[in-house]
Amino acid sequence: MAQGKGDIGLIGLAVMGQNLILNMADHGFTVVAFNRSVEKVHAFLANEAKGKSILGAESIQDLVSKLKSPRRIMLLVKAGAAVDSFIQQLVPHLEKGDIIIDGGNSEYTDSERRCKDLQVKGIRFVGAGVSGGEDGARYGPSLMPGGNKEAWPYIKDIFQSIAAKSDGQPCCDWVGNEGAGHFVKMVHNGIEYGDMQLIGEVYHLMLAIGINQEQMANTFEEWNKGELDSFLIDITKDILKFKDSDALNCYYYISLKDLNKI
Ligand code: NBP
Repeated sequence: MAQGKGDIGLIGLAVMGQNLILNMADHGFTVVAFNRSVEKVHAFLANEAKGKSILGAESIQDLVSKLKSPRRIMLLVKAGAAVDSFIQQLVPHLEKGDIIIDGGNSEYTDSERRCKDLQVKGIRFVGAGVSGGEDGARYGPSLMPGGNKEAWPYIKDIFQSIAAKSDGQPCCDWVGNEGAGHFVKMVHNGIEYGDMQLIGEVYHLMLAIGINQEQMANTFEEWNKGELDSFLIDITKDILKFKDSDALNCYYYISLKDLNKI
C-alpha cells in the first residue's frame, strides 16, 4: 500500500518501535521500518503493518535510500551501545542536515555527547523522551524532544500529531538543547518513582493499622476523585480490588509490570 518515499524511518521493532510506527501511519505518515534482526521487519510487514503506509528496509543503506530529504530517522532500541552502533552505521549514508532521533531511555549525558559529535558532522541530533509505554506509543505518548533545535521544524508536525493531547494541546514541545529531552524524561521518571514510593508507604501504613484491602481500595478511589487524580492512584485502586489468594505478590507483580510502561 505504501508508495513513494518515506516521511520518517524507524529503527527498532520491539514494543515501542512497532507501536510508534503504527501510530505514525494512522496519522498519515509513511514510515520505513528497520531492525537489526531483519526477520522482524518481514514479520511486521506481513502482520501488524499490512495494508498501512509502512515500508520495510533490508539494510541501513536501503532505509536511507527510501527516505525524503532531509532524512528523519528515529531509533527505538535498547539504550547504550545499540544507539551508538546505529549512529555509527547511519552516518556514512547520511547528508548534512539529516536528522537522527533517539527515542529510547538514554542517559542525558550520552545525548549531550551524541548531539555535539553529530553537529560537527552536520547531522542534527534529537534525544527525545518518550513516555506512556506500549499503549502510549500506539495511541498517544508524551514526547520530550531536545537536542539540535534546527531539527525541530522538520519533526514538529510528526511529533505533535502522534502525541497524546491534553485539552486539545499536544503533550509534546521542544524542551531544550543537547541532552535536555532525556534529562526531562529522567526527572519525569523520578517524579513517577517518587509517587510509587509514596503509594507503597501508604499501603504499608494502612496494612500496619489494620485497614483491609477493600477499605484501602475505597480510599484510593476517593483520592482519585480529587487533587490526587492520576494513573498510579487509579491502578492502585484496581490492584487492591483484585481478588487473589496472594494479594501481596499480586500487588508487587502488577507494580513491576506498570513500572516498565513508564
Ligand atoms: P528494547 O529496549 O527491548 O530493545 C529492543 C530493540 O533493541 C530491538 O530492536 C533489538 O534488536 C535492539 N537491540 C538490542 Br536489544 N541490542 C542491540 C544492539 N547491540 N545493536 C542493535 N540493536 C539492538 O525495546 P523497547 O521495550 O521497545 O524499548 C525501546 C527503547 O524505548 C528503550 O530504550 C526503552 O528503554 C525505551 N522505552 C521503553 C518503554 C516500554 O514501555 N517498553 C517505555 C518508554 C521508553 P533485535 O530485534 O535485533 O534484538
